[in-house]
Amino acid sequence: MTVMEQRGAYRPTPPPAWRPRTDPAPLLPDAEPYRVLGTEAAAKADPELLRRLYAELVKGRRYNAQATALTKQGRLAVYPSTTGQEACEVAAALVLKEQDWLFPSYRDTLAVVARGVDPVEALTLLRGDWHTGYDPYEHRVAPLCTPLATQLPHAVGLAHAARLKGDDVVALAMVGDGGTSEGDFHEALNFAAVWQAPVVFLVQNNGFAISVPLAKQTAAPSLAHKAVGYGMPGRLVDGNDAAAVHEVLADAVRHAREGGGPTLVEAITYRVDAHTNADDATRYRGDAEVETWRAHDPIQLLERELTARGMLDEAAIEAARQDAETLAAALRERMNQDPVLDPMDLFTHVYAEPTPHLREQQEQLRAELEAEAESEGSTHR
Ligand SMILES: Cc1ncc(C[n+]2csc(CCOP(=O)(O)OP(=O)(O)O)c2C)c(N)n1
Repeated sequence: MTVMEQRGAYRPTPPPAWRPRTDPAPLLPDAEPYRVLGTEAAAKADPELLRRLYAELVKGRRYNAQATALTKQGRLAVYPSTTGQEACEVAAALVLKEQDWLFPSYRDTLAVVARGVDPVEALTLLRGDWHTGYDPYEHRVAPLCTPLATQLPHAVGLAHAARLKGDDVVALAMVGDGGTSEGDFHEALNFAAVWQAPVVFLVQNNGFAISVPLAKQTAAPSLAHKAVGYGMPGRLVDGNDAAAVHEVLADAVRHAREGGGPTLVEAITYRVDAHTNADDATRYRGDAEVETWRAHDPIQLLERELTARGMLDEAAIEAARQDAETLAAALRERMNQDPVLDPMDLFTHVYAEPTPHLREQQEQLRAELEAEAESEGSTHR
């Protein structure tokens, strides 16, 4: 008799049947981007909201054109335009309650302005002035973030902290398609889902990360599908349909507010202008593609819907345009005034307690400025 025979036949205990911890099916995005305009869903949309969205889109487009013009006049260092993406920008701002927080990227000036930030202060970073330019606490808008996707973990941290404190706060964080390749995107989504933080991620898939098209950025079925891997719902929406973006984001914000955790929303849109005024988009894409998207313009889509339903007439369209012109004229006038800056401000707000190294630099600059003022004084005498 062998040892095995003496001990009895070896019968391994089968492992417990494996099943996913969360059913992935409800998390999956729809196959097609959600649309409202031109569909039966439009009849259910609130007319007041649609008119408000329209007015904001028209203003937003004009703001983009004016800011781009200011770069050509040397009044603004750089401007990443959101022409063609206004529906996402405006909807993101309008879905939030006063106590909520918006976390924008460098491209999201329109969302920041639509949330209530002063149109000139919103351009401070892009003007090359110091610090954020606006008080983030006044309208609960975090600084425009240039390092890609770094605003996302900030949003999760703020949302999670608010939840721990029992505050009714939702954070909405905006990011581009290119930003989804950053580690910060992964870390933010993972933490948000594990903690069930009240945060909504809005990816504006505008087709390009500067010259890199989406096909070179990811092999995922869609960016919204990435949500499933983290355990949160992914939603796909037509980013040029302002009513649809507003509805999807409003659902996600409500879900987060009610304790349902985060959502990843991918809005399919298109960057009609170049990456910034410093970019030449003709080097990596053709006119035909741009024209296809111009035919799916967010303002035109909404205008057609509203006029067809008798909710917008020529006078209302003209009034919206006039408002936009007034905004642009004020922007021009204020941006043409030279800002009064104190170079010593460079050191303010960097640390609550300045480091010895910074203090040394501060003293050095103070001495240089005093010496300069003295020599100017003596030449003028
Ligand atoms: C961490 C980091 N890496 C690289 C850059 C340089 N950069 C600035 S914009 C940009 C493209 C981003 O594309 P996307 O996220 O799709 O946003 P979009 O500009 O299209 O809104 C890159 C690579 C940066 N700002 N931050």
